[in-house]
Amino acid sequence: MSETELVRLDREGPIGVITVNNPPVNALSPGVPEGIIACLREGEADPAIAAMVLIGAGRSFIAGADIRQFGKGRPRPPLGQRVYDVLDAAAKPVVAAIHGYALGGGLEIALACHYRIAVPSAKVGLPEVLIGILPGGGGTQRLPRLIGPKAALDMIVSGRHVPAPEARTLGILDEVLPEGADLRAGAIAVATRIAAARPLPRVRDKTDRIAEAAADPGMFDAMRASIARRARNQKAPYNCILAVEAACRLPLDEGLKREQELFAELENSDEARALRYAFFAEREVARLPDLPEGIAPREIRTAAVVGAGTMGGGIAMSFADYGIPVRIIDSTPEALARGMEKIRANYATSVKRGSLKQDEMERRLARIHPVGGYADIADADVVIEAVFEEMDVKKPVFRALDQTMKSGALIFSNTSALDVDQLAAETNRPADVAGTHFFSPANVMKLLEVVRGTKSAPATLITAMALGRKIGKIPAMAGNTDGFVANRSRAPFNSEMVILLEEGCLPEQVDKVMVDFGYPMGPFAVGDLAGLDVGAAGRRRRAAANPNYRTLPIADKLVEMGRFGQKTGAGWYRYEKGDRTPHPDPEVTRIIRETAARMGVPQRSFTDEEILRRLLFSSVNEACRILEEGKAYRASDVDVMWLHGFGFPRYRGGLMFWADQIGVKAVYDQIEAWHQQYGDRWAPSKLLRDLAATGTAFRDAKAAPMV
Ligand code: 3H9
Repeated sequence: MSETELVRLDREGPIGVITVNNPPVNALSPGVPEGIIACLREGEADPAIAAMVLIGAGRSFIAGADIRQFGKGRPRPPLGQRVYDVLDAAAKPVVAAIHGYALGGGLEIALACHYRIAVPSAKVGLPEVLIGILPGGGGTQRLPRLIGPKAALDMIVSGRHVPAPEARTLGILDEVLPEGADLRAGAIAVATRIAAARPLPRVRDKTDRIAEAAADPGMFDAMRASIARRARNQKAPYNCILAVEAACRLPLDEGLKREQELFAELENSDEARALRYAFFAEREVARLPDLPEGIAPREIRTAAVVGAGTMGGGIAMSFADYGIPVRIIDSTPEALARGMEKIRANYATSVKRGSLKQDEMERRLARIHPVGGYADIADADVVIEAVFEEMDVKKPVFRALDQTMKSGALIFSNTSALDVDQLAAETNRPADVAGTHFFSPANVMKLLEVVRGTKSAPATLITAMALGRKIGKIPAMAGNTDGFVANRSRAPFNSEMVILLEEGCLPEQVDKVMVDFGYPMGPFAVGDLAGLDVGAAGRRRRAAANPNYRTLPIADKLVEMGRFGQKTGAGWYRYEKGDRTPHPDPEVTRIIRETAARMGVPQRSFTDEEILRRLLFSSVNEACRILEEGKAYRASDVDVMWLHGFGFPRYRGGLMFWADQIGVKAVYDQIEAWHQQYGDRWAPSKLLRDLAATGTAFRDAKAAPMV
C-alpha cells in the first residue's frame, strides 16, 4: 500500500502492522476509521497473519475524533459497524501500541483492542468532557469494566491526561516498555506471544471490576455533589456520570446504546459549541499573521526579574516551575528578602495542599537566585521588569538595564497598561524591548499578553510568545494601547459595575449575577482580592490625562476611607480576621445610597439579565474598538484573554462568542439605546455599527492591520 494513505497494513512475518498516518495527531478524520476497518478485515482474511498491531505514525497514537467534524451533521456508522465494534469483534488479537497521546476516540480504540502497550512518555485519557461531550466510542462502558467505575469516573469527568506509568497501575495498559525501547518491535513481540491465545481477552467480557459499584452505590451521587460548583450550568459532566452509571447497570450492548443517547444530547449543545470554539481559539492565538515566517525564537537559557514584589515573585516562580534558572533583584536587600520569603511561603502552601512535593519545591527554589544588583543579572538572556506600575519608576530601570544587560538580551516590561514605546525609548535597543503582561497571581494565571512596541523586532515578539509557551502560559499578542487588549476591553465593565451601584444595585447583587453566569467569583469580590487601591491609581492616571474621564465617586470614597479590600479587612465587603469570606456591609450600602443621592441619580431595580448585559456589552463595544484600531488580531484572541485572564466561563466560549449567541444586531440596538440614554460612554464603535449593518458575526470581524 502506498505511503500517502491514511492507514496502511504492513506485514512483519506473521504479524500485520496497521499504521495510522494522519498528521499532526492522527485524529480520526473521515477515512481513518474506515481505513483501520479495511486493514483489519484484510489482516483477518489473510491466513499468513496471526495477530495484528495498531500503531500511530508521527508523534502520537490517535488523539481522538476529528473535532472539526463535530456539529456538521455528518452521518456516523450505526452501532455494531463502528471501528470500536469491529475491533471488539475481531477474530485475531490486536495490540494497541501507544506513544504520544491516546485520547478520546484514540483511547476508545485501544480499549477495544486485546492488549495495550505504551512507551513511558505516553499519555492516555478521555478528555471529551472538556469539549462539552462524552466519550461516545464505548469509553464510558469499557473503561469502568477495565479499571472500575470509581477510577473511570475520575478520568471521564475530569478529562485529565493520565501518564503511562499511572495508566499501567490503574490497569488501562497491560505493559509499559522500558525507557528507550522500540515500541513497534515491542508490540510485535507481544502480538507474536499472544497470537494463539483464545478466548481473546476482551474488555467487554470483564465483569469483576464493574461489581465494585454494587459495593458503593453512593459513588455517583457523591461525584455529582463534588462537581456541583465547578460544573454548574453544564450538562456534559452529568451525562458522563449517567453513562458510567449505565455501564454498571446494563449489559455492554445496551450500555453502548445509552451512551449514544447521552452523547446525542450533547453534541450540538451550546456548551459543546462554545468549548470547541475555545479549543480552536487557543490554537489560533499562537498565529502571528503579519510577522515574517521562518524566524526562529532566540534561545532562552537564563532569566532575570527586576522587582521582588507580588508580580516579580510570581514571574520568577513561573520560570523556576518550568526549569529555567532565574535571578531576581530589588532596590533593597530587605525587599529582596521579603520577596524570597513570599516565594517560599507560596510554594509551602502548595506542598501543604498536596499539589507539590517537598523535594520538587526545593528544586524549584534552588532555581531562583536573589542577587545584589544589575551587574549580577547582566548576562541573562531575558530580563523582565516588574517594578511599581508608574512610568517614572519604570523608566530609570529601563535605562539601567540598557546600560548593563549583555548585547542580544531581551528586555520585557510586566506593565499592565503603560506605554511600552516610552519604555523602549529609554534604551538604545528598542528592537529588543516588548511588554509581557502577566496576570496575578503570575505563577498561576495562564494568560500572558505580549505587547508589541512600535519598534519591537519580529524576533523579539516571536521569542516572547515562545517563551510564554515554554513556561506554561497561553501567550496572546496585543498592540500598545492603554491597558493593551485584556485590561482595555475589561475597563468599561469595571466602570459600569460601579455606575450600576449609583443607580440602585448593590455589590452582592451584581456579584451573584456574575457567579450565576459562571464566573468563579463576582467582580466586586475580585476587586477586594486584588486591592481597590490598585484600580484607583489607574483611574487617577486616566483622569489626569482625559478631562472627560468618567470618575467613579463610590469607588474613590471607599479607597479614601482606607477600604482597600481583603488586605485591610474591608472593601466592597467586610471580612472577619483571617477569613476571606466576603460579608455584605451595611456601611457600604450607606455610602452607595448617600453618594447616589448627592449625585442626584434616580434609583431603580435591575433584572439579572440587565446587569449582565450592562457589564458585558460595554466590553464588547470596547473590544470592537480595539479590533478597529488594529490592537488585536482577532475577536477570538479577545476571547482567549477573557478565558485565561479574567475567569470568563469557558463553556460560554468567551466574551465575543457569547455576544454572537445574542446576535450582533441585538447587541448593537441595545448599545445604541444606552447611548441615547447615558451619552458618550455608550457610543457604538464604528466596527460594531458596520457588523450590525452587514449582519457579520463578531467572531468574523476583520481587524485592522496590527499597529
Ligand atoms: C472524541 O474523541 C469523541 C469520541 O469519543 C468519539 C465520539 C463518536 N481533532 O494542540 P496542538 C489539531 S473527541 C482535530 O497544537 P499539542 C490542533 O487543532 C476528541 N484537530 O498540539 C492543531 O492544529 P493546528 C477527544 C486536532 O502537541 C494540531 O492538531 N480528543 C485534534 O500541544 C496540533 O494540536 C481531544 O479532545 C482533534 N482531536 O497537543 C484531544 N487534536 O496546527 C484534543 C489536535 O492547525 N487535542 N488537533 O493549530 C489535544 O488535546 C491536543 O491537541 C494534544 C496535542 C494533546 C493531542
